[in-house]
Amino acid sequence: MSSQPKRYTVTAALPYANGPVHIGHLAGVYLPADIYVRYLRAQNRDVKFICGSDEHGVPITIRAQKEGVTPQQVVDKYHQIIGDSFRDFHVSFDVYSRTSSPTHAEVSSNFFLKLYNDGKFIEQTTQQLYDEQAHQFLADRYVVGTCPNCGNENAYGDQCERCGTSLSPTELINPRSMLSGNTPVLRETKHWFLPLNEYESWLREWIIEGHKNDWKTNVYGQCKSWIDQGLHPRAVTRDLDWGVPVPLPDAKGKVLYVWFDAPIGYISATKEAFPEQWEKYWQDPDTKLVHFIGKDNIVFHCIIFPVMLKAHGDYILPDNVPANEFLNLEGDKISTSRNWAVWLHEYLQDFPGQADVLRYVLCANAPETKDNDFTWKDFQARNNNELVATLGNFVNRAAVLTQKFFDSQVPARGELQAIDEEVFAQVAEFPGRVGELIENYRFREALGEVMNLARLGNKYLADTQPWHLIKTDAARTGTVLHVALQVAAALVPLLTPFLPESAQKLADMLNFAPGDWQSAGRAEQLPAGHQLREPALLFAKIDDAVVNTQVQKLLDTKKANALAAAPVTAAKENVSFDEFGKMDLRVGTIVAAEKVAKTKKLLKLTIDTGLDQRTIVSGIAEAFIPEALLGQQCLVLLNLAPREIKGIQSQGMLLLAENADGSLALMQPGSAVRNGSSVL
Ligand code: B3M
Ligand code: ZN
Repeated sequence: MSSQPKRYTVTAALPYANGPVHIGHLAGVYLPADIYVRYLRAQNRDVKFICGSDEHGVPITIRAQKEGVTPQQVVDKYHQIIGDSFRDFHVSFDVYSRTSSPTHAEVSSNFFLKLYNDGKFIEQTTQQLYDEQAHQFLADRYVVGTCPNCGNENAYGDQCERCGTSLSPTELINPRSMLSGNTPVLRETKHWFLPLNEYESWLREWIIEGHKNDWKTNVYGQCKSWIDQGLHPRAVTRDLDWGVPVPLPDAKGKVLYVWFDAPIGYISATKEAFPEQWEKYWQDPDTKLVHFIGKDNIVFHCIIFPVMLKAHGDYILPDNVPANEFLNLEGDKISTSRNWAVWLHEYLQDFPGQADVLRYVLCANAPETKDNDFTWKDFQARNNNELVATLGNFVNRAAVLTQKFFDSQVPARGELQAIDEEVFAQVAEFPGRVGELIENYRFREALGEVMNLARLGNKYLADTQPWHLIKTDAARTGTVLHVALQVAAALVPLLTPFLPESAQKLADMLNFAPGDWQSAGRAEQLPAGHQLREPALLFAKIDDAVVNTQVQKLLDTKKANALAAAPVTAAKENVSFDEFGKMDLRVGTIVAAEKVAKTKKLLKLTIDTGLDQRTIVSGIAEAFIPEALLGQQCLVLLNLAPREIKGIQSQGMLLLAENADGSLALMQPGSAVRNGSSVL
């Protein structure tokens, strides 16, 4: 779609309601979608932003079995938690629905029936995997095995998460049941298949020819390789008791495949929220449909759902599917089952009121073209060096100087000098430049440009030095601050899609309601004499201790995971009571800790033993951050013969518990005791 569409339907992947959402979800899908939509709204375009919980499918029933509750309880719990997280991170959906809604049951059943009545399905009885012990067919994630495409031994029955290929359970090599661990048997059952192969030449024309230049290379490349490999009929029904029942008389005990009903969820959510208008958002060819998803969802949104829409005939097709790659966490793949994640609801408990900081870091480091890594050090650096030192500093200086010299009233501008004209000329270009990047789904660069506007403001203040100028030329100082305040005002609309809360704070401080997107480029948003409010800090520095706590939390998670997997080593030989009695074990407190220079593993600890303060060198530097040990009580073997380690006299030994992977836990008394107390 090259000319401007009449309206937009923007969807964000429906998260499975089987767990909370984490930074990977936000960075990959919901943040870029929200930025895009907020930008469109600022352009006064007609847009609906659609999402909801995906409440069907095997991910839900497996979670219910694990937690020992019903699937309904699982989805009720997580629908709430996920919805709250989106609200708290200012993801501005027009509707956040759920696929268990009655509207969805109706819309998805009718969709299925239309395809059925139009003869679009193949009805087939085939052999499917069956668990004889659990008395259940093994659909989708109920079965794992080796991927025939890439050899991954833990591929699911519907998809290999390593190579992205969509699979059928019977394609897995060495399948095993997730219910009993047993090797499944084959049993006959009837299902309805969508013959994807019949749409191959159409898909070729639509994607391979038609979207060569406008779809992201990662998305286009995946689609092309699947189409080139050849497509097969795909079952759209399942033998399960959780889902939308197949609306046919001879389909007892069968439900719609979750990947058949879930994308229809976009349509039902729109219908539910906008019963009078939903059709134009899905059926008028002047509507631009954009799906924001993660890369593991590409096949479903680019091949299967479009084939469904095409087969149905009444619907428009996606104009673009800007899928992102994955975000890793501290070098490791984010994983719900290993609890290797920064959960959005937990982040806000630890960083209240700082949703925008995470939005900023995740956008600045978004996995747009390749997998990226989130680290707490980078989080801290971006906050301190970019949000605080660049953006916050600029607007604060402009406002504080205006307060000091001009009673917080926007000073009148005198004659403009070349440097002022240059600033205005540059500001005028920002809305267009940032907007174009956003329209091309290049959100990191777009945010980088907005920060460049703050940099421009900082540089202008550094070049003009109003804090010195005031001593000699009050009128010129007024002009300078007048110009600087216009830059601050221009930041408001441009920041809003990225950092809505901070942009609002800035608008409050400047005491004005921003206009539309283009207004950012206009020179005179704040007229002379306009009264500003009290300057406030938009961002606060984040200290080492704060991020160290987060890193320690992750180290603890690693430890807990290792512990759960650790085999227990065999017992050592007996010792006599006398031999044991010779050891002088005491309680102490760690009062100082530092890394031993040029070593990876060693920490030099100072321990208050009650008798003295002594130095102990211990090989625990990979398990603990020195600061985290300060003030901790510990158990010490006092009378271990002193030895010199890396030139330091070590007088005793710290007692630790070691996991099978070498990770460590400090041995501590269960409640505080006096230093020097004996361990008996
Ligand atoms: N629930 C998959 C996922 O969370 C799925 C997306 C559905 S979008 C229609 O990865
Ligand atoms: Zn694979």
